[in-house]
Amino acid sequence: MNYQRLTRLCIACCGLLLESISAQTSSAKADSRPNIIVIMSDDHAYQAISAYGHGLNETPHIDRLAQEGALFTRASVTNSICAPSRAVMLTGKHSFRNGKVDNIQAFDWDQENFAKILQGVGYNTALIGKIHLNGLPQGFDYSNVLPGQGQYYNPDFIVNGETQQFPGYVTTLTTEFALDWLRDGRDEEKPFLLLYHQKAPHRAWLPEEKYFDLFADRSFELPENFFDDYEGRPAAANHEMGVWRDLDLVYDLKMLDKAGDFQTKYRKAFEGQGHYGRMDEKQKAVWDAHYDPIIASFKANPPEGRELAQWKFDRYMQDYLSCVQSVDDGVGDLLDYLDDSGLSENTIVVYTSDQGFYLGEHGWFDKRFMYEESFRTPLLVRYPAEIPAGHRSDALVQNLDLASTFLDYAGVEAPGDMQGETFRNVARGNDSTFRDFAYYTYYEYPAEHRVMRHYGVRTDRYKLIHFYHDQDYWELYDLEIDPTEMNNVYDDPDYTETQTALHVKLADVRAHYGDNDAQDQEHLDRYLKFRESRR
Ligand code: SGN
Ligand code: CA
Repeated sequence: MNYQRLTRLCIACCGLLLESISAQTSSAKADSRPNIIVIMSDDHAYQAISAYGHGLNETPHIDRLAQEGALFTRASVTNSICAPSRAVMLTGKHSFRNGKVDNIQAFDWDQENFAKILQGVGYNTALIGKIHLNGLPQGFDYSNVLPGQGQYYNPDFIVNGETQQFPGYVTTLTTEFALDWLRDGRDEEKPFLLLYHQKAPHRAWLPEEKYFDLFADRSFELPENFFDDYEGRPAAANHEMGVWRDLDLVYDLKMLDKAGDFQTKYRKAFEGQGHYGRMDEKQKAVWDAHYDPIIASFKANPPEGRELAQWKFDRYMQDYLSCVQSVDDGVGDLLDYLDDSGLSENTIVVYTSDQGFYLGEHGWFDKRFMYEESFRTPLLVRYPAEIPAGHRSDALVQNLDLASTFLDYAGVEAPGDMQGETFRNVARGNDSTFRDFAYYTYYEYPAEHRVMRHYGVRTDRYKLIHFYHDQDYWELYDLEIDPTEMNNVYDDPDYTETQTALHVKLADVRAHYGDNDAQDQEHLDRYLKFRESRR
């Protein structure tokens, strides 16, 4: 071999070596980007997570995230209803910007979302479970989602666009699908984004067989404002979500008596394909073996008055909390998988809900209002590389901020028109660096549960809310002395200055995000027209 050839060979070898080193570095670089898992449940009240300290139930697996990461005590949503909340999370934009203002109108998947951006920078992405947004999800290499609200027993899933029915219980199936994708479905060369979204514990709260007995003998203390008279709060008084007045004996409280004595408004709906009617004979037999004795005892000794209210509350809580238990099991299985596969260190795990929920506070179930229990939502984040174990933050973070935060963790700059802020620094322990307000809008009215249209601002201490449309009410709460929002001090002379300051704040915040009365009117007109066209 002459010298020249040898030199060329050497150069070629060096080139190959360099290439392989650089490939290794870039794959090492790609590998070092964190994986992201967003566990979202549906209607999961923070009161029903033991890490939040309300003593209702035990959720050891969700609690692990608080022990090993951060728990946010004042996280909130910008619009407390399912599909809009998910649209806000994906787009990082308020409802009036992403267009999905209520559960009824269509979502535009063509707009930007953080999953699309992560997919574009080399993340392997999957969406599994409930999303409640019409159309084929965009931004995901794999999607396996429930149609609409989904069903508890033997549910349909839309697997990459094709509908299939699966035998079993929805929470367990969703977890299995998520684990299947993690084990066998994903591209192990890439960092991943997994949205693992449970349907439970959404109404009508059909528990998994194995938890029928867990709370069966429990009676629950009524929240102190369970018999709220809504004085000074006409919008609250207008509600249709009372535990003792509006829960349906058959549909919600499961008193499907075989004699047919209880012919309630929603009995047929419960007997139908969405609920009981979907179970197979074996599942029905196990179900009946649990509920028939409860029905018999209710008939033998029908409670009345306050005793009936307590009985309804207990029935509600027993089923709701049983549904939560299966969700917690799924979190446990997922965390075990991360441990066993060595992924725990480099995976950000978020637990949240699409909104909070009333567990009897103000006498209610459901959500929608800007009052604390449904404005707030659980938020726990574990990322051992950055977040100190056991950290608690009372920063005013919102679901609006999730998209920017995820992009920040992945090392991608958020597009300028995303309206949220990254809370990565807050999660590290620097609360003081964050926004000092949270903005809220709600649009679905007239509709089920009769919660009027409203918007408002929350600051560290106060909350100002404007109910509008066919009524016009203002409310002001001093959360420091009235954390359960029973006393509307809007017209209280002691709060004149506070009221003025909050009006200024609200006007600033609306201008900051690009919201205004004309836009509210447009949404209302479109909504009423849409309802009219469906009549
Ligand atoms: C259903 C429920 C309501 C609930 C909405 C919205 N009724 O319509 O109680 O408020 O969903 O919930 S049900 O009889 O169908 O259960 S959301 O979480 O999807 O926004
Ligand atoms: Ca929900």
